[in-house]
Amino acid sequence: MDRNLALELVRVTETAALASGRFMGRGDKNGADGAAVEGMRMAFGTVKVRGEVVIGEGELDEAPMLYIGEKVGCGTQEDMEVDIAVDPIEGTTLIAKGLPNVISVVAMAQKGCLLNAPDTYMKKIIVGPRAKGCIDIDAPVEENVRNVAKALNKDISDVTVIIQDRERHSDIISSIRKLGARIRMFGDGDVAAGIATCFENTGVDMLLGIGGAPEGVITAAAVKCMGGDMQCRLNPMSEEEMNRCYEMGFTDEKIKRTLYLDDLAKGDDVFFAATGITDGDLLKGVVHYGKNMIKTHSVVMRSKTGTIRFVDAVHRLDKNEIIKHLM
Ligand code: VTB
Ligand code: MG
Ligand code: MG
Repeated sequence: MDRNLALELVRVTETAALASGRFMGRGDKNGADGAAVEGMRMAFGTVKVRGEVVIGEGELDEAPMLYIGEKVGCGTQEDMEVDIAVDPIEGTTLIAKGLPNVISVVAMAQKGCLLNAPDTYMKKIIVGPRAKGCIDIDAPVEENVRNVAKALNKDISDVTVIIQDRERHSDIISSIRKLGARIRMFGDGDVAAGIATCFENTGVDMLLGIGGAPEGVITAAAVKCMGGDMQCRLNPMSEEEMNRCYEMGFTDEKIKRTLYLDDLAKGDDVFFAATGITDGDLLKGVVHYGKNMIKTHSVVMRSKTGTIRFVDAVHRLDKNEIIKHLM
C-alpha cells in the first residue's frame, strides 16, 4: 500500500476528533458519536482507496453511516482495495463526562486482512514488544504475569496490569492481587489501554480481560505496527451474541479458537491512526484556542516499516471546508 496513506488516515481521525471535541462533558454520548461518525465519513471521501468497512458502527439497519459493508474512500479502478475498521469515538461514556483517554481510531489493511469480528465480547491478553512470545491465553494469570515479569527483567511487584473495571474481571483481579503485581483499572476504552502496553513511558506492562471484539481487531492493528503481542478468543456472553457469531460464519469450533495477531490483522501492511479527543496517556485531547484555531494530537503507524509518528496539528476553522461544515 502507498505509504502516504498513513497520513491520509490521520486526517480521518483528526476530523472525527475535531467534530466531536466540543461535546466533551456535555452528557450527550449520542450527539458526540454522531458528530464523530459524520466527520470521519466526510474525511474518508478524500482518501484514495477503495475501502470496505469491516468493523464499523453496526449493520446497515442500525447505522446510517460507517456501517459494516459500506464502501468508503474516493479510489477508482487503479487504487487499492482495503479493509477498514473504525471506532469514531472509542469511549462514548467517557466523553459524555469529560473523562480521559477518549480517542478516535481507524485501522486499514489489504482486502481480506482484517477479521470480520462479530459484535460480541472478546477475551484479550496484550503485551508490548519486549514481552512478545511470552503470553498464552490458556495459561493461568499467574503464569502469564510471571513470564512477562521475567521478559521485562522486573520484579513481579513492579509489573502493572491494566484491567477494565468490571465485575467479570473479579477473578483476574484477585489472582493478580494475591501474586503481588500492580493493577491499573480503567472505566472504558480498551483500545487506548491495549496500546499503552506498547509504550514504556505509560508504565503499563500488560492488559488482561474481556472487552469488545471489534475493539480487539482495531487494537491488533496497532499492536502489530508496534511489534507487541496479543492473543484473543471470542467470548459471546448471551444467546444473542452467539447468534451474531453464527451469522458471521463462526461455528462453535471456530468460536473457541485462539486468535493470534495474524488472525486479527493479517499481512505485513497494516496501518493504524488515532487522534486524542480528551487527554490520555499517549495523546493530548482536542484543544480550542483563539477564535479559529483547534489543535489535535495524533499517532499514525505502519507495520511494514514500524514507523510511529506523532502528529501535532493546528487546524484553521475558517479555512477548512469540512470542519466549517461540521462545527
Ligand atoms: C468494551 C471495550 C470498549 O466498552 O467493548 C466495553 O472494548 C464494553 O464493556 O473499549 P461493558 O459492556 O462491560 O461496558 C468499551 O470500554 C468502550 O467502547
Ligand atoms: Mg464507538
Ligand atoms: Mg468502542
